[in-house]
Amino acid sequence: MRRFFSKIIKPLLALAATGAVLASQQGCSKEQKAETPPAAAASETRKPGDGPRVITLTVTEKGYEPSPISLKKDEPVKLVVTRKTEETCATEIVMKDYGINTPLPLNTPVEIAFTPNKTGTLTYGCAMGQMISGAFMVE
Ligand SMILES: [Cu+2]
Repeated sequence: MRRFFSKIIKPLLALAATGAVLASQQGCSKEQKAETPPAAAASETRKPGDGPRVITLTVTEKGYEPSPISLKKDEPVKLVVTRKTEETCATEIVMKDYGINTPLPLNTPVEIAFTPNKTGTLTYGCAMGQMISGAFMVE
């Protein structure tokens, strides 16, 4: 039953997520369908006392994905970053404001913990002046 459910629900979630993105781009979606939340929202259901919020990043030919990501000030975050390409110079993740400069071995998830302590745009990137970069929007 569970496997069946998963087979059905995954395409539905994908559809719902796509629909939500399209709708929000058109600015005409006042109401989200409560019964089928987009996949991304599932991980946002957090209670006090939960561990750090886990954010999965992937380094591809396009850079760090997804980006930007919204974070909350003072909410601990655990990044799990996996580099999946040799095609770019993004072989580490550097976030100067938090003293982060972490190598990313190919196809190896690397965990990086930090807590955003001020609001605004937080950028990170490769070591070369963040030529390839991504961003967190801290609220
Ligand atoms: Cu670079």
